[in-house]
Formats: sequence, structure tokens, C-alpha cells
Amino acid sequence: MRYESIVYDCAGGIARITLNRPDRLNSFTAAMHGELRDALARVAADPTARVLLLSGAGRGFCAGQDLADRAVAPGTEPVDLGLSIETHYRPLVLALRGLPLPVVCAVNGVAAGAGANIALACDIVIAAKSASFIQAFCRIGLVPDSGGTYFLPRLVGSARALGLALLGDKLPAQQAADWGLIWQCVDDAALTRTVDALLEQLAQAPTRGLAAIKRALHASADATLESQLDLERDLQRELGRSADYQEGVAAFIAKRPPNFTGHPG
Ligand code: T3D
Repeated sequence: MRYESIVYDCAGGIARITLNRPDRLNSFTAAMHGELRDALARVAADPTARVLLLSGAGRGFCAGQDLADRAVAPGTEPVDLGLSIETHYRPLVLALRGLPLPVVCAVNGVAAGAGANIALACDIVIAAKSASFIQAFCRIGLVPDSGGTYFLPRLVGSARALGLALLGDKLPAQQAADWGLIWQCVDDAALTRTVDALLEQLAQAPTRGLAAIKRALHASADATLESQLDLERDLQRELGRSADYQEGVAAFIAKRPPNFTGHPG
């Protein structure tokens, strides 16, 4: 598939998807969703991909749904937004969460509406100091989607989730980090360097082990202690048979750096 709204690349174990409609702050169109679906399927099917970076081109990360992608005006036939969620946003969130490798999101600028919540669906979110997060939905009479009502209260608690969602105020990246909404906020000039170092680290890591960590931590939001202990046992059993575990232990004993393959075997 030829991409026009995103840029995709995979090299050295690092897959990169860049949202690439900078003149519209990388807002989502149906065409962009189609390209994202295709690119995420490529990442999932590529055994050499060990970490994925999601970022945006230009001064914004993503302004959510492109409000001009279809006709919405008083008196016109209503658009079925449920169909849009079902077709595009729900699968996108589940694809990011389900990828068996870490997903890093570099928030280079404003992240609004679904753009904010797609960032929160990623595993590690690093934002530039000038970036911000806006639950813009309430400004146009909608509810936070793309997992916003799931992620927000779990990440920042009910009081802050309600304030963000009901007021639609701009949350600066530093405050987002201070509140625990994201992993880290760095100076604008340090964003690329910081993200590249993180990607290098994750691309050398025991990928299947990281995938299991991601799965277990995401599962814990709705789990009991008993079910979580069961899951940990099952994952540990599986990982204990992996070459990366054997290599990790051997490297520790030999006092040398490990050389992980990231392969399941
Ligand atoms: O399918 C469904 O609809 C259901 C799913 C919904 C999910 C959603 O995401 S709903 C929420 C949609 N998003 C928004 O409501 C955010 C709209 N954008 C803004 O509020 C502001 O643009 C920002 C706060 C994000 C940034 O403000 P600012 O001042 O930095 O930039 P700007 O001047 O507003 O935007 C720059 C350009 O991008 C501008 O175009 P122009 O004037 O230069 O020709 C603007 O119209 C365009 N743009 C920004 N966001 C969108 C957009 N065009 C279409 N759709 C957008 N969402």
C-alpha cells in the first residue's frame, strides 16, 4: 500500500510511524486510518521489529478527528460516529495495545481529542515541553473516545480525569508528566535525542519479555490479585524457556553485556 498521510519505516529493529498531515495538525481522516491499519499490520508481522515509535510531523502531534473530512453542518444528515469509532478508532487503540513489542509515543506538539488518547494508548509517552494534551471532545458536544474514559481515570485519578474531560483545558506537557499522565517531559531540543536513545535501548532488549510485561501490566487494570498471579506464573513459565532468558542469565554470570535476539525461541 502506498502511504500519503503517514510515513513508515523499519530499520535496525526500530519501526517508525509518523503521522504526516502537518498542515492539519496530523488530524485523522478515513484515508489516514486505512494507512495506519496497514502499517500496524506490517509491524505485527515483521519479526525484525522490536520497538515502534509513533510521532507527528510538523508543529503538532495530532488534533484528533479531521472535522472537515466529511460534511457536518446544522440541518444535514447526521454522521454515524459510532460507525467511525467501530471502524477506525477502536481497532487502532486495540492494535497499539496488542502489539507484542513496546510502543513509544513522541508527542512533539499539541495532542487533542483522539490524538491525545491515541498517545495514551501507547506504552511510553515522552512529550516536548511545548506540547500539550487537550480533551477537546466537550468543546464540540462529544465524549472522550479512543479509550479516554478508560485511560484518564486510571492514570490521573477521577478528579483530574473529570476536570480534563469536562473543561477541555490545555494540559501542558510538564503538568501531564507531574500528574503521571505520561512518562516524561523533556526540553524541545532534547526530544529527538531522548527518544532515539530510548528506542536504541528497547531495540536491544529481550522483546518477548517486554511484550509479556506490557501484557501483564495492561491486564492488571481489571484483574484480581489471584488472576494476576496466575498470569505472572504463565508468562514466567513461557519466558523461562526462551533463549533471551538463558542469555540474560549467562551474561550476568559471565559479567558481560547480554546479546538478546528478541526471538520467542
Ligand atoms: O469520527 C468521529 O468524528 C468520532 C471521533 C472523534 C474523535 C475526535 O478526535 S473529536 C475531537 C476533534 N478534534 C478537535 O476538536 C480539535 C480541533 N482543533 C483544535 O482545537 C485546535 O486546532 C488545536 C487546539 C488542536 C490547536 O490549535 P492551534 O491554534 O495551535 O492551531 P489551529 O490554528 O487551530 O490549527 C492549525 C490548522 O489545522 C488550522 O487550519 P488553517 O486555519 O491553518 O487552514 C485548523 O483548522 C486545522 N485543524 C486543527 N485541528 C483540526 C484541523 N482541521 C480539521 N480537523 C481538526 N481536528
